[in-house]
Amino acid sequence: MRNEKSRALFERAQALMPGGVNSPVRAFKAVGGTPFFVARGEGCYLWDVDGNRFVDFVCSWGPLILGHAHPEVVAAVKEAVERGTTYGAPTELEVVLAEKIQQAFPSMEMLRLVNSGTEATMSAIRAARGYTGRKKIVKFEGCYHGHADYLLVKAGSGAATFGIPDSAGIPEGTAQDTIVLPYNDIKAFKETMEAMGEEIAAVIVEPIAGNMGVVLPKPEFLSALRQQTEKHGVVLIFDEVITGFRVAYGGAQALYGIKPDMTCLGKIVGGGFPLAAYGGRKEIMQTVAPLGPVYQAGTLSGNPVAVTAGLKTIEILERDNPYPEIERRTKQLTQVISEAAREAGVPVQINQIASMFTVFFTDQPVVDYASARRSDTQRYAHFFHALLERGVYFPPSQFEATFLSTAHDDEALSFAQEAIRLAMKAIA
Ligand code: KE4
Repeated sequence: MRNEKSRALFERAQALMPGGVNSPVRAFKAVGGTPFFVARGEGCYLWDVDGNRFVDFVCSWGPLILGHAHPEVVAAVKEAVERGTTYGAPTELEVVLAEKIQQAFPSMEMLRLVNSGTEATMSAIRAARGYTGRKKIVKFEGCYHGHADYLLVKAGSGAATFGIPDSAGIPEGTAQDTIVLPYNDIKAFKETMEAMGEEIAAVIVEPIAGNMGVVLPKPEFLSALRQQTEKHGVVLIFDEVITGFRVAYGGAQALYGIKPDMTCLGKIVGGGFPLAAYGGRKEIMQTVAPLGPVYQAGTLSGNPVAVTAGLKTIEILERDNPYPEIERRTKQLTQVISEAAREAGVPVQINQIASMFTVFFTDQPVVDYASARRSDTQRYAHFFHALLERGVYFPPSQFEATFLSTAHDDEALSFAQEAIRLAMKAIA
C-alpha cells in the first residue's frame, strides 16, 4: 500500500499536534504504523491522499449511519450555509430538531443542544448534582463518557487503548467523588447503592457499551440500575451518544424498554457535524440556566448548519427505517468473520447488536472491561493491518466499536468478506 503522502503529512502533523492528531484514537498507536490521511469520503468508502480506497467500518466513530456525504444531507447543508453558519440567537430549526428528538426519546421531556458528547455528559452530571444537591457519581469500568475530568476515571475508548484509564491532570478532589464499578456486576452495584445511595447524585452508563469494544448488558443489569436508582433518589443517566439512533430509532432505552431520568445523545444526532444533546425529566432540566442555578452554555450550540445536518439525517432514518436491513447485513458479516476465524483456527468472540460489533481475539465471552482486556490486542493489531492492506478499514483499537452504514451495499460487503477471509488466514 503506497503511503508516502500520508507519511509526509504525519511527520508535519507530529511537529505541530500531540501525536500528529486532533483526537488520540486516530494516531494508530495501539496498532502501529502510520495513519492514512483522508482525501475524501463517499458512501461507505474513504480515499486517502495516496489514492488508496478503503471500505470504512469506523464511520467517523459512529455518526455516519447514512455513510459519507449522503446526497440529501449535503444538499440541505449547502443550502443552510448560504443562510449563514451561526447566529448566536434562537432559530425555528432548533425547535423542530428538539421536537424530533423528543418524539424519538420521550424520556427527554426537556432537552438542550450542545456541541459534543463530552459537553452532553458533563452537563447532565452537573444538572443531576444541582438537582439532588449530592456530589458522588457512579460510572462503570471501561465505559467512556467523553473527557470531562470527573468522567476520565477507569475510562474506555482511547483511555483504555493507551493504558491511561485515569488521565493525568485531574485533581484528586475531582476524581474522588467518582465511584467506579464493574460493568454488568449487579451485586457490586446493589451493595454500593445500599451503602451510600443517599450520597450519590447520578449513575451514568452506556446502556450498550461501545468503548471497551461492544459489550451487551446482561439481562437484569439495566433494570437493576433503574430499580436501585429509583429507590435511592439517584438520577439514572443513559449515555446514548453511540447507541442513540444507532441500535434503534429510539436508542437502547426503546430496545430494552427502560426509561432513564436523563439521556445524552451525540454522533448520529449531528448528522456528521459537531452537535449533541442532553435532556430528561422536566424538573431536573428546570434547574438549568436561565431557569435555574445550574450553569451551562455554548457559543455554537444549536448552530443552524449542524442542526440542518442532524434534522435531515433523523428525517431520513424515520422515513426509511433502515434498521432491520442494516442489522441483517451486520449479522451476515459477523457470520462470515466467525466462519473465517474457525477455518483459520483463530479463537474469536464477536459481540454484535444492530449495526455495531467488535471482534475480540479470545476464546472467553467478553462481558466487561476485565474480560475485554484479556483479549489478544497484538493479534487484533495484525488483523487490523492485514485488512487495511486489502482495502478494509476497521477501528485501529480493540476497544472500539465497528459500524455499518446504510451505504454498505452488497458489492462493498462481498469485497470486505473476501479481505476478511484472507486476513484471518494471514494472522493464523
Ligand atoms: P465526543 O465529545 O467525542 O463527541 O463524545 C464523547 C463520548 C461520550 N459518550 C460515548 C458513549 C462516546 O462513545 C463518546 C465518544 N466516543 C469516542 C470513541 N468511541 C470518540 C472518538 C474519539 O475520541 O476521537
